[in-house]
Amino acid sequence: MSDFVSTKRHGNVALVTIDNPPVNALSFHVREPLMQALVSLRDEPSVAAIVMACAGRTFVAGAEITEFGKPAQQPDLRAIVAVLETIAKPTIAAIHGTALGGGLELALGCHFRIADRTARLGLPEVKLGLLPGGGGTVRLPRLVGPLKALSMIASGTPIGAAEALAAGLVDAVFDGDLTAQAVSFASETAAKGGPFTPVRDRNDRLDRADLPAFDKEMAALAAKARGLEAPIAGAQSVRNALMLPFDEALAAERALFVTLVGGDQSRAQRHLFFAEREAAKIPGKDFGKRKIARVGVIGAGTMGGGIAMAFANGGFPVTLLETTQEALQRGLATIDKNYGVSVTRGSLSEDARRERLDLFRGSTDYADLADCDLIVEAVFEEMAVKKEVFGRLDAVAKSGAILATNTSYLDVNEIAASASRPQDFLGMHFFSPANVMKLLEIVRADKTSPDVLATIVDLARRIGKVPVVVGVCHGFVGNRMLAARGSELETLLLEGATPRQVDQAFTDFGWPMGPFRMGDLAGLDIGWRNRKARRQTAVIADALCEQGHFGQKTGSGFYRYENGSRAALPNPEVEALIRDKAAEKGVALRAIGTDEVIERTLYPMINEGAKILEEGIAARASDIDVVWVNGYGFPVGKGGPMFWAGLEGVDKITRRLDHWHGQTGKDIFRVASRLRRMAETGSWDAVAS
Ligand code: T1G
Repeated sequence: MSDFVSTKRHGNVALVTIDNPPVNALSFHVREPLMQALVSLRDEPSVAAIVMACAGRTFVAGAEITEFGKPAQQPDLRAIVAVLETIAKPTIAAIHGTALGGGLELALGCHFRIADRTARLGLPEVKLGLLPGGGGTVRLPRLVGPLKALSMIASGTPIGAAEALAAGLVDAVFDGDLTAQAVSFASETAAKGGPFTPVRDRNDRLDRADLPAFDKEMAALAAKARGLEAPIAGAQSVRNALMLPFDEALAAERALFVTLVGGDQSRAQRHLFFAEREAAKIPGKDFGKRKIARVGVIGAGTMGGGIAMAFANGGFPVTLLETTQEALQRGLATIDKNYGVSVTRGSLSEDARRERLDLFRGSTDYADLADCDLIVEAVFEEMAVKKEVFGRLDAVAKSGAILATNTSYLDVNEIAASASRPQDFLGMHFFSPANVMKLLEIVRADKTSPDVLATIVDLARRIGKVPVVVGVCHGFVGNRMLAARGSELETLLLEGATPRQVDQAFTDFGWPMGPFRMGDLAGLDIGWRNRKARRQTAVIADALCEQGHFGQKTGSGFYRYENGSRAALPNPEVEALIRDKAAEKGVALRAIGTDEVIERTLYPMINEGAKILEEGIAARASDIDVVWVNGYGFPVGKGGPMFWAGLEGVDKITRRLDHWHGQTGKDIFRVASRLRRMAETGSWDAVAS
């Protein structure tokens, strides 16, 4: 046998164990010995049943993603499953941790699947821009029906063991020693005698009466796919399972898989899979982590309340501090309401709501923060207010407590200086709503100690956030690049584009919404207040706000909204305002196409990303991609701005930036040296020659 696959006999039951840490991915060095083991046990008369299990923390979590795009090595997963289905004696997959992708497909090759009560089972390939390529789209519907299979494959979200049992995906759920229970399940099953039907031959759940409902779901899926190919391919393949003979549907699945795995979208999403994990790694020596048992949050407003919920959702007791009882009760009431909405939607049980609310302790007394290991400030975005808060906090917080500011723009080093423990200080920039948005920009201040940084990066993952470590600068990574992306928006309007044309260019690109629609939704008055505070202007948006047009909430902004509806209608008043402002400034009208919109918004954003890398504000180009995909809705199928630059062509981007710099003289178009180097070397990380 091999280091990765071992076989042990328990009487007439053979236990095959896969051991390929950390997640038992089905790498070639696993597949080969696994195939040999199965063939020899199939043909070994003294073996009455075969159990397949995994060592370590999880069952097989999928194919080896790093092998995609490389020449395939045989046997592949399909060949192993095909051999499994030639085995007449009962085969049982014993699932603990996660059975994902190729791992679940391997289990679908067995006659029976049993699971630990905490196990999760799913086909998440769509999150990698793929569809299951090992027969999952053809075998899963045979067990759970086409509609359930469609929802599992289109969402990619794993289901729990209890749900899998109810759906017919697993045959039994156990607590305790799963391997022992699997062996006795196997020997009892063998004793009962066959025949044992492979999943491929089970057609009773394939009911064509489901077709109308299925096609309706498929149409809804297509409507919200926003250009992503994988969800559609997955749905089509499940439909094939319903309509075609098994082997034809399997071949069709393969063809779809081969197309997707070679495509840019899957390359982009596989890039993001590893980029998210890379972002959580802090280069250099491990300085250990501090213990976090209780968290304090100062400010129970929208951000503070969301942050407090994020920690409670992660199981942490939270002390929520406000200046007055009235403000505190208002904040706690909002939190209660938000949990209530989740219960109503069915995404949270009543018990879980109760458990989470029990984790909150409200207070108006700073002294009640003395037992907190981490205290996050989320008060009004004004330097004097922040300094006053940390001055008071410094007096009560225990030694070794970590102090964090949720500022999105202010100088984190300056705030850190308002307390006597800069080594225990950093920024934690959450995104609104903080209990929902996954991104967390962790701002390393000049004196932040390495163990504080490591503690907060680890904590972020434990509360389900995607952490990215960034340096101190105005707007950190996300907002700084957002400003560069937005700097030409008004000029584009003055020169002839309409808000709808610009937004259409963005939604065609794959964004959920364009910048003008987003502005109207968030409220134009927020940007207006920020601009006034920083003595900046935006000709059109300022004029709109001076007239009280703040967007959707006032029924008028860049678009019109009738009777409180969300439908964005053209706003002739705005178009007239834009024409007047253009005339005032002597700006000539001309036709502006989608390409130009993208060139003058996304190219400067990538250029700003290059400057951010030059300055070391971000450690990797892939970190920037993780920020934009998880915090700003950058289309996953394009991999993030820095990855997309490679798809778009960095030569073209530098050429067009030079063109616009020549035309306008604007600094946002002046090509950063790091971008030029990327154009020459093809790598963001290439060092200067
Ligand atoms: N291949 C290669 N490496 C993998 C991997 C995989 N499938 N899964 C995880 N890793 C690495 C990961 O990069 C990290 O490495 C380490 O393992 C720990 O992971 C034919 C086409 C299982 C829920 O999509 O969702 O099967 O950073 O940090 O938070 O149809 O990993 O330490 O160097 O994420 O505990 C389908 C992917 C593949 C599941 C565990 N499967 N994995 O989460 O640990 S496509 C997936 C996960 C497929 C077939 C198709 C999670 C996890 P490093 P981690 P975790």
